[in-house]
Amino acid sequence: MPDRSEVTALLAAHRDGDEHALELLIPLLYEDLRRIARSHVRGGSNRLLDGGSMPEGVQLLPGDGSAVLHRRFLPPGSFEALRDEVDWSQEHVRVFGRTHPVPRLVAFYGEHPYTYSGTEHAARPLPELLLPLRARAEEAAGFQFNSVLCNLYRNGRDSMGWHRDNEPEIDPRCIASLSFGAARRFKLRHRGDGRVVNVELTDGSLLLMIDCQEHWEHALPKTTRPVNGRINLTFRRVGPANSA
Ligand SMILES: O=C(O)CCC(=O)C(=O)O
Repeated sequence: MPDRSEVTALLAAHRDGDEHALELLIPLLYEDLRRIARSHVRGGSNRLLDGGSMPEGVQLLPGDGSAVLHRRFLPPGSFEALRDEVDWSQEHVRVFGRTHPVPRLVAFYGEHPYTYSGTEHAARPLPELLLPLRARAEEAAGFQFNSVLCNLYRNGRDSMGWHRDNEPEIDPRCIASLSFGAARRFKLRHRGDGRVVNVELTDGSLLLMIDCQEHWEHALPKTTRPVNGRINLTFRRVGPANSA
């Protein structure tokens, strides 16, 4: 069942003229209708159709790769534990000769070093708390991850600009993104025709990005809505073996 208060809030936002509200509402209702339809067809079980024990996710992309959303993949409520356990740091980027703090806190853990946004991140083991989360993501993806990039968005001013996860050391076949805490809007944009897909990433949701980095970029925009903190963990397979 979609969260009733989320549906009501989106309907109200639509009535108030928020042009993105319908785009967020439709996949939410569609996911639910699909689940009901499938359970009728299969007498209450959707395992066979789904090819496994995972409830089926919603495909967000019209083509050129997949982005599959599993809402309520994990029970809500892990935000505080992750915020306290992860070793967050404030990183900086240099743009046109000036240094700026990146608008979020980050941490990287993994088997191999990983360079992104011009900063090299040393290899270090995943903290205990993240191991069961990785195992759940691997089970859902049918893919193994050896690293995780953690992002902490402290409020609506924290964000992530348009980019692709396409550094040469990343295996582009699958990236698993888990969200905790406040719901935030996530956007995917096709690099060829500019189509944009909007989705709300809620506490405990899993987004699997599968073979879509070549054609789709993604972003987590700032919001003026008052929002609490959000943590995102993107599990990746990173390593020299993936270099072209
Ligand atoms: O916070 C998010 O959902 C997006 C994170 C992201 O784009 C990334 O880590 O590359």
